[in-house]
Amino acid sequence: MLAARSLLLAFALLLGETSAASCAKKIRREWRTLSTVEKKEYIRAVQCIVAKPALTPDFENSGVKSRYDDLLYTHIQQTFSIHYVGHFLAWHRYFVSTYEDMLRNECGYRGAQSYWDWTLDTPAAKWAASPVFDAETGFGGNGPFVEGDASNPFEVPGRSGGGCVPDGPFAGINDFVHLGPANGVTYNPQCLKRDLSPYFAGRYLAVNQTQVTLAQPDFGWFNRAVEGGPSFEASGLHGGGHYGVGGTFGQMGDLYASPADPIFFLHHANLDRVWWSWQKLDLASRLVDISGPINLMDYTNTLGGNVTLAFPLTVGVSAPDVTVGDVMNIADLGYNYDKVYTLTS
Ligand SMILES: [Cu+2]
Repeated sequence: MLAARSLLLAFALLLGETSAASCAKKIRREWRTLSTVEKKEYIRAVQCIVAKPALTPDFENSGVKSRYDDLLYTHIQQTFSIHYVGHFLAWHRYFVSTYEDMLRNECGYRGAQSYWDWTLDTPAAKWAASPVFDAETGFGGNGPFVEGDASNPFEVPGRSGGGCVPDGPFAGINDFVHLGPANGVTYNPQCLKRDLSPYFAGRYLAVNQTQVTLAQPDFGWFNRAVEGGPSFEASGLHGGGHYGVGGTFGQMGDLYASPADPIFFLHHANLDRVWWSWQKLDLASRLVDISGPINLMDYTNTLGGNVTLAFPLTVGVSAPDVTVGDVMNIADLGYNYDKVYTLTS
């Protein structure tokens, strides 16, 4: 009797331990390695967050309709304080992790946030055929071509679309996007648009660009390599994904409203994975290596100082405020990556 009971106890402990271990660490995987069922389950959870009522109160902004909009809204509001600054990567790490937790806790999604390793979809000739654009098992593809204006400084080189996404899970929804373009935060129903630039993606997202980024000696240079400059020519991996998908007319190309395209979260998960890959090359020192301006593009510290581990981050109503130090180690956020990039040269 005693033996049977202790056996049962041991069995229960074993079971408990297995399920605790699988809950505790979410393992993020590349989109194309998910099964069709897992992909559909992820998309279902995205649609669920898009349909859930916002936490942002109406008296603050009645244009913020959904839980998805809560995130989009805070990104639009903070645009000029979270890009071209030292906490750019830390803020977006926390933002994606918050989204991942929302999918799981509010929409019953059991998997981890997926990342998009765009290096697998370069060179340019392969770009439009990426599995993330698949109509059946992805996020839908390019919009029909919309004539641009060559004299427009925001005309993304190589853009090939611009209209509403014609296929996939978000097609045919005229009010899929509620806020934007740019810094517009009043209710403005729009379709999801894409304006793929295979040229741009091929130039700024290829393996060589990833290697140059990983080879940077300290966080300050690493961060600048990821973000690049504000011009198209000075783009880094960050701009490569945004303009390679969003071009001139798509939401992904909109510095403010880019999270309106669900692909945003797969792109930023991969940028986060690049950062984690870089951190892992010298983990002990890079878990605490942070620098870069507090103020937009203030790389010479003319306007203010550098970001430190104590610098505060907020993602609005969706999660508690934290500091940069709280998000330096992805283990503290409860996820890991199945694979990281390695430095080959
Ligand atoms: Cu952003």
